[in-house]
Amino acid sequence: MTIDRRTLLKTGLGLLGGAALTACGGTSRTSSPSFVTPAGPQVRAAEQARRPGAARDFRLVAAETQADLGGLTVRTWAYDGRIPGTPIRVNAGETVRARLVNRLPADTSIHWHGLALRNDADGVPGVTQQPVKTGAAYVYEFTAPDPGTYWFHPHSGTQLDRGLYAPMIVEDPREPLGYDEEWVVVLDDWLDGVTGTPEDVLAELSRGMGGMNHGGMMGDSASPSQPPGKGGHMLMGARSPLLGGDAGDVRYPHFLLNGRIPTQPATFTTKPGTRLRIRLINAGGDTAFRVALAGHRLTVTHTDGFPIQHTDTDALLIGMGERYDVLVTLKDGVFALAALAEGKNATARALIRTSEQSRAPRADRRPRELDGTVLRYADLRADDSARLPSKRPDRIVKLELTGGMMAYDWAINGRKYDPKIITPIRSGERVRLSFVNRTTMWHPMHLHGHTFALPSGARKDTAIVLPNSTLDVDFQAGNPGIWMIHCHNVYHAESGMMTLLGYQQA
Ligand SMILES: [Cu+2]
Repeated sequence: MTIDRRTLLKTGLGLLGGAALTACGGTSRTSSPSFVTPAGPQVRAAEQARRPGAARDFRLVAAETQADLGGLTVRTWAYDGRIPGTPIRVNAGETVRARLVNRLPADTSIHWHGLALRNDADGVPGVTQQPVKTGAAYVYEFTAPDPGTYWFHPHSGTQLDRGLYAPMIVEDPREPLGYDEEWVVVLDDWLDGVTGTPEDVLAELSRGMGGMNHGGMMGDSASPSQPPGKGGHMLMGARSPLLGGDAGDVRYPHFLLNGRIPTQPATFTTKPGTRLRIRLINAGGDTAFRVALAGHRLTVTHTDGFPIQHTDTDALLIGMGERYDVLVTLKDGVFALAALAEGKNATARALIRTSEQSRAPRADRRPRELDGTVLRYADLRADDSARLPSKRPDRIVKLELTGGMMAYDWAINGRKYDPKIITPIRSGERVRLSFVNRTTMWHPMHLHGHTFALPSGARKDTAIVLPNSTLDVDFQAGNPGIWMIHCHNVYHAESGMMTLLGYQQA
């Protein structure tokens, strides 16, 4: 669906200038739908219906910084010099007022991942706001509607594969879950300032496989311990049965848990018998993590912020952008929380210590739970409080995931991201997104501004679509605006695997 210049001007998108406006000059189609505008009356009305509560103020300075990743010092970009950034914590219903100060040498923005927030705070440059220029500041103000584990990151280029990410925790003032302590755990794959920058990686990958300037295309080149030369960011031969084949495109020298490499891990210290809630977030650019806690099983309570019927597992697979909350009752000792970079033969880790006597397990010890049962989407059942009432879809939006490594032409429906292509939906509809993966790789597909239901009923905003398979997810269209759907592999997204949904004017 193409929208014309007049529609763009009417929706306010034209005011943003850039691609959206210039690319469609002159072409006029009277049949094109007109969409609600990101800051328009429908969006304001939806925000008022959330009954915005007391405002909580936050300040985030995005800047170049020298970061210590646990004995490894890198030059990178981060919020307030911290990796991960300081968590934002509010109560559901409160108003977040976050002032972003851009001291980066590039435009930036912040996307509040997973929140059903007002459209003009969604942080997509060229769609919901102007980019925030170097030296400028921008205030995001929105009600945080639903409790849960969320996070935030730029929606500008490949910036999220630097250190620009942080948890966003929305507390439930009537928290139904019983636990003693909680710990937020952020996983990441890291290369910035070590083997190059994410921009270097995208430039290399964009040349496609013909652009590879290092030897092996097969097998032995897959070892992440191999030091990459100039270029050499492209990873070949990373295999994972859980991910249906090819595990990733990018060779990372390090994998981080709460900003630390495994030799100097983050340590959570408490008493044996503590019932601990762990909020797991995958902030990686191109890596799924398989997570397990040595000596324990995990009781999974939430996925992407929303409650599920509690289910026990040895290990969890977390794609980029996904979150899981788990409960564990801690034994006596020192235990590795291990996050295996799936298919990449390396592990991020932290320690949980409930005993002063015990010695830490060696960094290369692999907890056997990693090879135990791994939770599957089919195992997830929505908690009653989170279940969408069953309803036949009013509209089915088919999204074919296309492209590949050869030309590095990842796309949706065979077309690279184009802000002029907006698929119309209407407020009040039950919409089915049918992700049809025509590629030989998995994609963690993320919908902005809504939480959809998997076929099993569990609610998520980011879901892994395995190669050569189809995943149907349903959501209720109740948050007017222009919303992105994209792969959360930042290199796939930047090379074109993104598209837009737009609410039509009533
Ligand atoms: Cu992808």
